[in-house]
Amino acid sequence: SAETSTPDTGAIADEYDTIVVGAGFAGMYMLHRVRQLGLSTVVFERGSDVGGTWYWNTYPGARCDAESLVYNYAFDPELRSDYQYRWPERFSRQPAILDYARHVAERYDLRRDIRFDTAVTRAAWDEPARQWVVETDRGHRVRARFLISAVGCLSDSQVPDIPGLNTFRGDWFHTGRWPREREVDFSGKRVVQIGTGSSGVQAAPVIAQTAAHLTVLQRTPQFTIPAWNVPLTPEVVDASLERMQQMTAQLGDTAKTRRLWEIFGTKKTFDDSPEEREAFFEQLWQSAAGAFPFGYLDTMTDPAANEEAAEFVRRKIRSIVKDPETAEKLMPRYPIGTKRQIVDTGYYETFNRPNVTLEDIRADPIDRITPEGVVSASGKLIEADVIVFATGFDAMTGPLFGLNIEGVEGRKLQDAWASGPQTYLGIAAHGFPNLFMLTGPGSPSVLSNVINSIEQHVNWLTTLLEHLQEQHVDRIEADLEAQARWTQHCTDTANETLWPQTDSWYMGANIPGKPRVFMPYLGGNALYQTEIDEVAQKNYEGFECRSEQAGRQP
Ligand code: NA7
Repeated sequence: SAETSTPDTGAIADEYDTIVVGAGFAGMYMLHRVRQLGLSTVVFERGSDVGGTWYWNTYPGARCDAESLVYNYAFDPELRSDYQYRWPERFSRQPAILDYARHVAERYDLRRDIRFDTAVTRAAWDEPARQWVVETDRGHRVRARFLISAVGCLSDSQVPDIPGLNTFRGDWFHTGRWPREREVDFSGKRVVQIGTGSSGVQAAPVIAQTAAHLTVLQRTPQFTIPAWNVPLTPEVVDASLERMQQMTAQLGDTAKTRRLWEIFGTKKTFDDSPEEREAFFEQLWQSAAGAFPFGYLDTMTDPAANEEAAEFVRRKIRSIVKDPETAEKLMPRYPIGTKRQIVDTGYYETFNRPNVTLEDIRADPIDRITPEGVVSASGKLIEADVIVFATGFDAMTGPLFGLNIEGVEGRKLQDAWASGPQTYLGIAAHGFPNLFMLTGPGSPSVLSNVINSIEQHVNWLTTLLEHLQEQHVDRIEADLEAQARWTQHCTDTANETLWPQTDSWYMGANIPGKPRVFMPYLGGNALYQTEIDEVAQKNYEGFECRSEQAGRQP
């Protein structure tokens, strides 16, 4: 659909009840809910329209790796049912998801409270006033009782610091900041792509279709599973909805007490004979896009079990990729599932094309960029007309630090989290009163269908805000001790699994100097819901509330 013109940025008051940062799926739904509470609210969004991730990530091949029929809001059953026959594909492409975000913005009249092209540059807690003072790159200075971050987990694009990039005479782009004003044409071009995460695995097969030559620079090979993407005809929609209902019914309440990696499996790897195992893996490969590492109960906890699953995928790579040397380079040698599981459309097959080359930059790292292209440590020049950085994001903490948040006594969030993020329930932090982080570190968001996670946080937070209104609370802060307990709980849960053993963005390992801490919570959404509900039932145990009646602190 046509890009809407930049909406009117509208007036901005000096003071609000709530400031929300970001108008992606989290910020949009948060706005919808705080309005229902009658709280005056403004949303600041650095992009020119709603959509967040789906606004910025317009790179070739960009699509969601969760199924469209569930990767959408559930809060309004009419919205969901009105839209279900409009999704074009099982895993829809970025433009279709952005269209949906725009539809939601229209349907709930959200844009009038969103100020676009406006980035928050600083947020400082004013203790005497019990307010946040928020500054923007447009020179606004606005106060609010509550500050809600909806900045997303994967929104701080990282271009590695490679000497000479500024001398490159061709074009270069990061997948997460792809040009919107023009179509990037690869035809006749020599393209070098750096990075083979979800974005790179989606981009390479599409770029290869038109580029004269594509060279993929791979630092770490990835396990990827075929998406088996299909167009969504009404028949496919009905069949899919039925399949999903059956699965939900089968799971019943069990998910509420199981951790993420225990939800789907019913047996352990070595309960099956080698033949049964092969057949089961084949069934997962053929049907269960994205669920591959969760087929057996112990894949993510027992190294020997994990190796069985990993070997199955390595055999697939060998069978798909014709050149044995290239196939060997594509072979991941760490536990499957411990980096974010990728689903793909024709990724391994892409390396059978005559115009595609794979370079192992672990063996021969990038040394510098020259006007002609990329030069490796061994002195090899890979000539390029275009360089595509599919190099990922400073995940989870990067977007929050970008807000320059200063809490009690001016303490910066960066300093409070110098050795890794510390949160209570992934939504609040000690020393930062009246600040809430949607899908923050310590929440299960990045290991779930993130829209489910968003709704879970927004719903829970709306009930909390309502409670604070009723109780005339104007200052709420997570207890240090409750925060320490939650952070330990997240670490202990991760340490039961193989996840922390692998370098990944979950671990902060993709960013030089970032503390090595497993940032998300591996409990999974259902167990997490049980846990946060319990906190609410216990009158928000672990939070300290101060009310207006009690008078202000001197
Ligand atoms: P990812 O998954 O972080 O992938 C980034 C890729 O870029 C990955 O292959 C990295 O290798 C590689 N990379 C990162 N920095 C460098 C440098 N300096 N040199 C060479 N290669 C580098 O980001 P994506 O955008 O693909 O996906 C992010 C999430 O979005 C994804 O997980 C889904 O949740 C959606 P590495 O593995 O670090 O060795």
